[in-house]
Amino acid sequence: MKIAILSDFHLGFAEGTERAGESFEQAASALKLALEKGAELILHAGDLFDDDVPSQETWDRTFKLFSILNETKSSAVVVREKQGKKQEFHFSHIPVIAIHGTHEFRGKDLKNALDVLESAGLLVHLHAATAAVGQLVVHGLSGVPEKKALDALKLWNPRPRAGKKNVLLLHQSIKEFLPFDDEMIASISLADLPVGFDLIVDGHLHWKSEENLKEKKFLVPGSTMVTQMKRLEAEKEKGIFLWDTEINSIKFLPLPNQRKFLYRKLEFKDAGQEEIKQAVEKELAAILSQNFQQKPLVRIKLKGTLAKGLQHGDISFNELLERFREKAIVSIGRDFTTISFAKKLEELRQLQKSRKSITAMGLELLEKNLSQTDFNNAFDVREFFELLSAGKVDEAVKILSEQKKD
Ligand SMILES: [Mn+2]
Repeated sequence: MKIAILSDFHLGFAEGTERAGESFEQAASALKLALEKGAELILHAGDLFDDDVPSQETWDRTFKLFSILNETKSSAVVVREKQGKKQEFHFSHIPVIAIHGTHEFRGKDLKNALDVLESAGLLVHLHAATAAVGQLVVHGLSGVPEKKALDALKLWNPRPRAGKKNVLLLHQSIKEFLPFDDEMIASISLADLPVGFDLIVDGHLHWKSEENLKEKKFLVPGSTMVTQMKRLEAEKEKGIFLWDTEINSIKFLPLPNQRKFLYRKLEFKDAGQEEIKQAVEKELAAILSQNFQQKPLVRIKLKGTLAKGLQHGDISFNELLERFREKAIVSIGRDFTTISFAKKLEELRQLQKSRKSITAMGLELLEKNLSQTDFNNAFDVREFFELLSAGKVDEAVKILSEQKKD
């Protein structure tokens, strides 16, 4: 069986900007590539959507995207098993099995975007469940908060099924894959991953990787588009993996027409405004002296120290960026060690960097503030927050009052 392994489409990313269509174009080219290479099944490792509640525009484009699959014919039956209960799914096109990621995550009793796609007959969604197709068994654990990930994995305790091909799908950070300066938390390391699976696939990390460990083969498909502007994303190509289970070969296939992403780090010592602006301008001019098929993404990270009295907020690049706007999509990261601006700003910048929606930011702040109280997970924070953000204050208050009675 030929299986295409894809991840992190982030459909709807940068809606309302000049990159609005990119997530759909990249996802379409990934799906087309999979079909062209004869894939009979598609596995998706999470973050299919960028937002937990996609806009109508995103839904519309998503259904159009999935119609690409109608070019294939299939009579595949997928049998999902969760907590001893079995359910059959009949596909007329190539089947898709997916887990949800951190971006689709919603409260326990709420439907997430993948549940909606499942109801539309377009995929089978797994969370701590398995799906069998012919001789293949897919074990899927959707994205869970990093702090609880290792416990969740141990509690679920997936076991490969004897006499079958077994693949494990996850959507988590893995300790070994985080650069030392990254503040994302990870509770799972490669050693924690269970043995006996033919393949372990992890979404969430946006740069592709392939690790051949003793008793484990670990694969990160990466995202189909650049969303995080991290250095590693600039170094690795975007694409899909194709696994041929008959001959046990796994190949990485790059996507055609990728937007170039260039990452540069500039270091300064006690620098003034003009020095910094000139250095940035010089770098941009050098990069853009080459020809690109598509406007490239350029991330310039500024490091080092500023002249006395100068704060990084004082430096405006607006005029400079305006001049290069036609040629590139430029973003500038200020990582000066100025100290005095203190923690708050850094925290906000981290939130902004992770490109979370306002809802996700709000939820994160609420969770953080609650963790500093003695509330001790007395209720489902996500559900509570969803109710509040939907204006259902009475229901939210009910959750609180119910807790009080206990
Ligand atoms: Mn992602």
